[in-house]
Order: sequence, then C-alpha cells, then structure tokens
Amino acid sequence: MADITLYTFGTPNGFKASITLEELGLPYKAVEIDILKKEQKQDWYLKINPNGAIPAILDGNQRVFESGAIMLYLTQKYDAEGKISYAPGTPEYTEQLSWLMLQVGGLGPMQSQAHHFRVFANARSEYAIERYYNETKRLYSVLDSRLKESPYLAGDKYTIADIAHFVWTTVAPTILEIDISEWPALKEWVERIKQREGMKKGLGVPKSAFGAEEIAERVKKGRARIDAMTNTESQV
Ligand SMILES: N[C@@H](CCC(=O)N[C@@H](CS)C(=O)NCC(=O)O)C(=O)O
Repeated sequence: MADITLYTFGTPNGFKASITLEELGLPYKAVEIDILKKEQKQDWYLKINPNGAIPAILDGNQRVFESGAIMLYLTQKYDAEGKISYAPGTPEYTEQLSWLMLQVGGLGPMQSQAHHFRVFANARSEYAIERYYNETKRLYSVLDSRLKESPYLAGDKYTIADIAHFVWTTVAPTILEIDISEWPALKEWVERIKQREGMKKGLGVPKSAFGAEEIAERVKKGRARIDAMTNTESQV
C-alpha cells in the first residue's frame, strides 16, 4: 500500500513527479519546499534528497530523489496495468527509457541553463544565452522529428517519457519567449496531452503562491534586467 509524501515546488522537475502520481491515481501528501527561501538545503531535507533539490518522495521509509528516478520507481511499483509506462524488459520499455534519459540528461539541464542566463543570472553572457537557447531549440527539433513518425515519444502510448519533456515545453513560451508552433508535430502533441486530467491536476501541485500572470510579469522583469546589463557585466 502506498504511503507517499512528495516534496516539491512549482517547477518543471516538480511537476514531473506530481503529474506521474496524479496519472497513476495514487494517494499522496504534497509538502511545499520553497526553493526561493532555500528550504531545499535544510538538514532534515538533505536526508531525503542529499542533492538538496526538488522533487523527492518518501514512500514509507524508502526515499527516492531525482525526477527521473521517481518516475521510474512509481511506474515500476504502481503501474502494473501499464497506464503510463511499458513493462521492463520489452523493446518499448527501452525506447521509453531512452527518451526519458534524453530529457533528464539533455533538455532539462540545457533548458534550465537557458532560463538561468536569460532571466535569473547576475551577469549577462550573450555566449551562454545563445548556446543554451540553441541547444534547447535543437532538442525541440529532435522531439519534433520523432513525433512526426510516432504519436508519443516511446511509441503508441503516452508514457513518463512524454510527461518529462512536456513540462518543459509548457514554460518555454513564458520564460524564454519560444513559440512551440515552430515545431508543428511537437505543438500538436502538446495540445493533445495538455487536455489530460492527470496532467492538469499535477500542474497544480503544490498550490502556487504566484498566479500565471504574476510569474509572467516576474520573468519579464528578469529579462529586462539582463537586457539592461552590458555583456558579461557582473552584478554580484
Ligand atoms: N536532476 C534533478 C534536478 C532537480 C532540480 O534542479 N530542481 C530544481 C528545481 S526545478 C531545484 O530544486 N533547484 C534548487 C537548487 O538546486 O538548489 C531532477 O531531475 O530532479
């Protein structure tokens, strides 16, 4: 029987865990870890995630940290029916794993660096902005090519590999002013899966302190702050 607590904040990595839990229909308690207040670095939390980041879960005494590990743990333990995953050992599972790893090792780190240098940095670097924007866009092209030949990333079924990539596409327009329509198959996949109930519920966990408009306003101010700096000027 599941006894799950999710430690999270309203970010793409956090949503990967909450959407997976919602799609599986699992009961869980959500605890907000406010990363703006550095709550993720408190001693008690480092015992759950030694890397001091969200998300993490406790399932009874079992800790699981890293969003990709959480998705694999939850589906391997609680998705015997294969609602949002393929069974280990099958060719489809290997395809799912490959796309999931591309997200955790590729799009996640690249797009979050693009966010950092475009909105949150203390120094302006045109080189870094260009490098991480280009890499993010290149990865969207890779997804677009795959989605031209397959309805979902791992095959005919919506899986955790789709959830992992999807959450990053949802923030790209607001934070990076990237228009997903540039990639028609990716855009069509986004429109299709954003209608899912589990997706909608998971994107609401934890209840955000800021509304969508306030977030848009904050990131706009962040971009303007970076734009006002001279290249590589540090404001530390
Ligand atoms: N590789 C990690 C990344 C986790 C991560 O970077 N989480 C961010 C929020 S999206 C965070 O907690 N940042 C605050 C920090 O690292 O101190 C995962 O996939 O779970």
